[in-house]
Amino acid sequence: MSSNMPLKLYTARTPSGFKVTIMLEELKAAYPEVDYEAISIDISRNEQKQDWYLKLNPNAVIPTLVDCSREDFIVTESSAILLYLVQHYDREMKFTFDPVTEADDYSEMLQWIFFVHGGVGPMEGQIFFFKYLSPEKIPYAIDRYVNETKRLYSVVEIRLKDRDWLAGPGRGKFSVADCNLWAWVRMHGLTVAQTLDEWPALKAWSECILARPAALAGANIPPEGNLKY
Ligand SMILES: N[C@@H](CCC(=O)N[C@@H](CS)C(=O)NCC(=O)O)C(=O)O
Repeated sequence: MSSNMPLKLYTARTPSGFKVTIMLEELKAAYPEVDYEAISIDISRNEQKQDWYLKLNPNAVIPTLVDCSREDFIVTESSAILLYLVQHYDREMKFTFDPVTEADDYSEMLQWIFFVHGGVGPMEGQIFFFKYLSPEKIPYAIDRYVNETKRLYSVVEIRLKDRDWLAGPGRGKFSVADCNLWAWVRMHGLTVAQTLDEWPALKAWSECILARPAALAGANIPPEGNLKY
């Protein structure tokens, strides 16, 4: 990848990073004009806490997007990055909905994005800390975050019972809301359960995304990093 790409994504091999690379790969596959550079941040060495990075993202987390075609506009918070990308780069609204003419679908898409950003992400994210990184094993913490994540998966299960995708009319349309959730659900083997058998509709949904070459490619960018997710 060359360094004159209009979109620069500072990222790492974590669900918050993958959700954006999944969307970027989907956009790249849909639109020949879309391309980006993924810049790997080594969070195991606290690169995200260095002064140069804090100027981009004072919260010291990945991902951060810099849009060089829009005066180096900076976007932080993974879900806000997803919404920015579809606002500016999904000209045919393949992965989003028109907030005016499809107001209800757009609202439902936002609702599922917030559900993940405020729920699944923080809960499932904590499991990594308490299962793998905590110097002491605290069963209460592990149980709490695993059970809460499972409960949230069950909420999605209800949503997907009679539809293919989280938002959109009829059986729905694959959208940025699905990318946002899938980045977390595909980690289930490390977090909540070896298989998704407990949630058959969620499992079928996940398998449909796995079959999308662009999504699959995005879930492996950057290809190398200290975190082997
Ligand atoms: N709400 C933020 C969360 C981002 C986040 O927590 N990123 C983690 C990796 S998944 C990180 O960079 N952690 C570095 C650290 O905790 O020092 C978002 O969605 O962008």
